[in-house]
Amino acid sequence: MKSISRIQLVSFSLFAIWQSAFAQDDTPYNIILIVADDMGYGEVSAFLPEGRFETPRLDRMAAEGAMLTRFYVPTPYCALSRGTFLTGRYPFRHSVVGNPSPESGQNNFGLPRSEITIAELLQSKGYATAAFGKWHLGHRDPWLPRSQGFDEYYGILYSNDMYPVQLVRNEEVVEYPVAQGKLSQLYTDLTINFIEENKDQPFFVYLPHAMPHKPLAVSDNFYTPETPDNLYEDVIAELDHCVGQVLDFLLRSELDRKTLVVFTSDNGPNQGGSTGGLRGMKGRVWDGGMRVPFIARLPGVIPPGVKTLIRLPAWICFRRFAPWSESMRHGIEPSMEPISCPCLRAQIMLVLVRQSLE
Ligand SMILES: [Ca+2]
Repeated sequence: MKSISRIQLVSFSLFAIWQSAFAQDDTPYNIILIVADDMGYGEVSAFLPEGRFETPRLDRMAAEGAMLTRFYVPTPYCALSRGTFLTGRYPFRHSVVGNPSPESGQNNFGLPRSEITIAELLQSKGYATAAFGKWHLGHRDPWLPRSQGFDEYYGILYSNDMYPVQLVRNEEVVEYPVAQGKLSQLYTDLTINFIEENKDQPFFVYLPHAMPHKPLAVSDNFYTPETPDNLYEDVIAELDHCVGQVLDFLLRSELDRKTLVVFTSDNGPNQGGSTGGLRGMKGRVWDGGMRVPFIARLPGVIPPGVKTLIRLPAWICFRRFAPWSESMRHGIEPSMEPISCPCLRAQIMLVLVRQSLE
């Protein structure tokens, strides 16, 4: 564990918990952060009802919580945005300003150990922590997930089109080659198993899916051979189903009101996806590359049906606040309408919290 010498409020405005003010008892909220890969703004039907994708579970999640319709990632690239999700810092500050890639010889950089991730903060508070999915913040020692606050890791350490595509458990390769059609369900099963094993203590699961990054792959349960030209829609349908499985498990486990679940994407879509009509795509700094779906759900804390047009960059959502102001501490009144930006932080955001780390 890295030593943290000064008081810091937590990272993630979005994630942490306002334990003292809002927890119904002394138990901290659990946190699950689900990140799709290259999922565009128009690929969640709550954000684009007239679009070609149907995501009933994500739509329901949005209806039961909050959806940010102008949520911006810091860059239209994978690794850079992921570094911001985990640290709350601009890419040029957390220093991951390119995509690590073994096939391109981009091997010798990653998220520095000196960076403090949300996982480290929560781990230091007694959370069980795990990452299941795409890492992409360095695939060699010393940049591997367990050096950044995760007790467990299982997944592909970079994009699913970078060779060799290998499944790694903690630091060991456990499968090669990888049948990618099973990944969405595999990561979901790992998440549910982890929750089951750790339900009696606070937990944080980072679930960065491989899909819908190319090459697209889907399980047999969601492949529709009668319409072979809509593999992208099949992939999104499976992702949606998998999010629903996690939410259903939380409900069955009576963890529903104790667990903040966030769903978003790391950048806009590649070819074949949907920006919802926004200009640009992945790799472009227009809205189509940087404005992504964002849904947060925590029954009892985030009022249902919150929808905002407030422009909210990821580095604000996930940044460290120091110090957390008293006004923010009291800003979560559901009656506060119209939604102002500070209120938005309070209502939607979730979280967050204040954690003093000595
Ligand atoms: Ca991506």
